[in-house]
Amino acid sequence: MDANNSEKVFRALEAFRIELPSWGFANTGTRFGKFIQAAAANTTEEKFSDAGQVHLLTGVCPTIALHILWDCPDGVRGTDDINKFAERYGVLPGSINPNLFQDQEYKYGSFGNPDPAIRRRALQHTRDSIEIARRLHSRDISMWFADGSNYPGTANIRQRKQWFLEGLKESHTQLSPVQRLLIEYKPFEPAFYHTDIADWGMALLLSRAAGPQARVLVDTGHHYAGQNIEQIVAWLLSENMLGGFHFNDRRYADDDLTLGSIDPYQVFRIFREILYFEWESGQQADIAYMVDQSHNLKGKIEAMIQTVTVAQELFSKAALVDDRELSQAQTNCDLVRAECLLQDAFATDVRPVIQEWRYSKGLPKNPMEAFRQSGYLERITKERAARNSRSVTSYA
Ligand code: RM4
Ligand code: MN
Ligand code: MN
Repeated sequence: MDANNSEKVFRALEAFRIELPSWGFANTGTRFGKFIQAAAANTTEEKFSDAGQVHLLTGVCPTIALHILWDCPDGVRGTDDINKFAERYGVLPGSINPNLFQDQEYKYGSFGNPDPAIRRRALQHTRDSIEIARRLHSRDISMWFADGSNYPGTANIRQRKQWFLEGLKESHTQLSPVQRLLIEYKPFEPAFYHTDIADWGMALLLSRAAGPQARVLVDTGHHYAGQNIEQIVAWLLSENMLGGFHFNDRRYADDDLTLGSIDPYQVFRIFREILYFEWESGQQADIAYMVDQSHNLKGKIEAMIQTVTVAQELFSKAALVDDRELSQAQTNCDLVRAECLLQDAFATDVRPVIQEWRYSKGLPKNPMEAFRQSGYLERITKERAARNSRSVTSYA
């Protein structure tokens, strides 16, 4: 690779940071069961410890997303503990994700529940989560709702939309001036007939209505097969409404596989739209890059390292495209030239330059190798195996 391209990769890597999800280190599964991993994290402290390892080896994951109350069981009073873990393991609390889908009360929804008492409860949990975020100096409160219905005629869709508007507006009033409300969408699951926030258009309308600090969150797994995600990204960018990503890969639906394992070109095209926007606008897009994965078969920490390094590779490849040349080719309707610019960049092996960058930062050139040699996995496996073996799960 010539010096100019190496320089592009270095610059891209300097700007690229990605947040890890606490829940990606815990034992999660499918609805049919879980395959328990002996080394999985059980406590918030263990999640911080594992995320700390990934950051130590990659240098680009300084924050961990937290689910409330999975990770902060004592609620607002529990933030001192979290701050201690952050200090001890070298990763800061990142986005705060209120959990509005697990409790029995939410069987028929949270913000969209016909029962006003349950809507109030969901709102109170969101308020508490925003307060937790404030105490942890977390910027983003990330809202994902499982709300929806399973059978035609069973829910008043317009009424529920109205309740969502009210709940989100009220939540927005609780934000400090630096915080943001990110609104995630998903077409189905767990609701199989209608989901209250099913796509980016709905998330966009609700974000706009909620207030000026609300933005849309794009989870790459939350689209119908074949959907052009980078177009959604381009539109949200042009509306200044793209707040962040939950990165993962998928073959069918919300599969939560490691990034780029199925379709790396899709991720490359998303990064391309972002970098093209940044070049044209002359400003850095204010986007939170976050991982949202759940690893049932791969080792959790290894899967996370894979995703982070693949994200760096795809982001670097996207940075290789000459924006000026691309723009000219588009203007001239030189289709083959324009497409080749993307294909050539995608085909470039950026791994040696990424290794050089890591070396220049005092990081291991190969984080996966370094992890395998570190002895960390053996240690936590010993420490956690007994507790994990006691965890039983069954579908029915
Ligand atoms: C959902 C969605 C949310 C995540 C939960 C665990 O499908 O992606 O972002 O918090 O899963
Ligand atoms: Mn998500
Ligand atoms: Mn998901």
